Amino acid sequence: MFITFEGIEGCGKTTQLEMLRDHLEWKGRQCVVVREPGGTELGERIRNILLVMEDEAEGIEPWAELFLYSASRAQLVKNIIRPALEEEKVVLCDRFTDSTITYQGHGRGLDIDAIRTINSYSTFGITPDVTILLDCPVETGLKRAWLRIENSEGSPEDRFERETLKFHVRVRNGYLELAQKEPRRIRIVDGTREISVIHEEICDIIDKVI
Ligand code: T5A
Repeated sequence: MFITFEGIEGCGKTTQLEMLRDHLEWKGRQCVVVREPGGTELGERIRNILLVMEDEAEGIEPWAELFLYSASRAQLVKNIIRPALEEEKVVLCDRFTDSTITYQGHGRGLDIDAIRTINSYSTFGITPDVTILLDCPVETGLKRAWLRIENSEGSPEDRFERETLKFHVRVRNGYLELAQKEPRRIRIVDGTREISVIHEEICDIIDKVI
């Protein structure tokens, strides 16, 4: 089973993904947890380029950005996700192809059909069985993300946390549009509530699907 977590910055994906992993392991399921970009040696090096690009003046051209995310994904799917699914493990992935559609498509304005085509190659055709979309207002998510940065001893904000509010609103709306088109796969979960309440709802969704 392949489960992905999606949403804007600070919506609580990582927190909820780890809690779901604990819940599934407690139920006797073998889980593999990965994140995008990253999850392999190559992917982590690409993550570093994408999120902590040092030369601000040069920036990253949006198409270059898209191909870097796709390169990281191809490596992750081939080396980790596909083998784990073949061994019938549950794969929990922090962001996947929906992030590329919303960030590079809705956010940056790249052609969404082209992104879908590239996604189909970089995933070798693998699609999530369920996607948990943690939805919250952009202001709430960014506030949490900034708070986390402040509390983690000088860890710098990434390139996306420096983007404008308008950019993040486009990304959030992009997610909601995707969920409307694929309501069976993408489950919208209200991310503004207490962590434990959200966790209960997610367990309920996943237990039913399993
Ligand atoms: N990206 C990624 C693309 O542009 N294209 C792509 O194709 C892909 C795959 C990844 C960046 O790359 C972009 C999108 C991203 O900008 P990242 O560092 O992995 O960068 O960033 P995020 O995935 O956005 O991770 P964040 O840590 O910012 O957000 P999370 O994982 O949603 O939030 P989480 O769980 O870490 O929580 C953040 C803080 O909020 C608290 C937590 O304790 C934590 O301190 N929190 C809550 N507080 C109150 N109530 C709740 N319900 C809370 N839930 C969590």
